[in-house]
Amino acid sequence: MSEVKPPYNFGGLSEEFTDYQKAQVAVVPVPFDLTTSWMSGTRHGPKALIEASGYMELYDIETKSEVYRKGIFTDENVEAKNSDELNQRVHERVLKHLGAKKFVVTLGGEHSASYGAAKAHIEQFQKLSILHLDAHTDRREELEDNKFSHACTLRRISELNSDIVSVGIRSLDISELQYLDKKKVFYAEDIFHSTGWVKDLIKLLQPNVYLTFDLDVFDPAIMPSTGTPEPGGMYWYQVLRLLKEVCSAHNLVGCDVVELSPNEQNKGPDFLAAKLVYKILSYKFAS
Ligand SMILES: [Mn+2]
Repeated sequence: MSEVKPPYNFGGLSEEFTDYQKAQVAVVPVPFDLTTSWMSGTRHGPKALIEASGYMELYDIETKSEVYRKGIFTDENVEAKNSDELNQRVHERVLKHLGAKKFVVTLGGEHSASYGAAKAHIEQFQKLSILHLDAHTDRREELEDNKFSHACTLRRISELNSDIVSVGIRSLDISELQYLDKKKVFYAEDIFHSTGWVKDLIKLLQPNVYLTFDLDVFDPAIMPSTGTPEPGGMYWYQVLRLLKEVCSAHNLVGCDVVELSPNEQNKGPDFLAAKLVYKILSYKFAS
């Protein structure tokens, strides 16, 4: 089930818009969920998201744009048997697309899929902040003897670039507190009651921004298809407003969207995840 084969491509686009040479966007599916803690199934995330994306309307009302016309190439899956392979192969693949001047969207898979992608962007871009949307801090030193577990991803990324701004956090282990820069954490409870937080966040970010988006930042009411759903999450328009502001104030250089754990009985969340990717691209390229 993890195989994504033609004619599946992001957006269900015709060949004219998926040609690699012409495409400005490269989508990299990473169906990996070896270290997931509770409900596994994120290995099916990229395929479900890409399938759902074939049912989207491709005109974006808000930005009055058809971003698919910039060209969206969907790559083969990155396959890996363990965390080391995963990190190396994702890094390699993303670097290749960055070298070809593509805007790269990495699709998880569990959050550890983000490490190699973030690393590639950190190497390629100066003055870069990592914008991290997630219910969890993912700052553990290790989990189950694995330093590259999904629960450690942002801790490992912080060792490459400590300028991480985390948004939507509402669950953490006490051991992670020491690794958090309080000024750069926007807890879900605080932003729920605040109106000025987006402006505060924009000011914190460097000119270049890499976005790592764990879908469990959304409230489980609209995004139940994650491995570890947490109550009190963010909603659709709240997230879109943030992403729009970030894309207009800063240069979004790449992103990953991870932790979709699809449910055969409810495909709504798959569609939400697909549309989220399309909205990110619309904000990126419409500005
Ligand atoms: Mn999470």
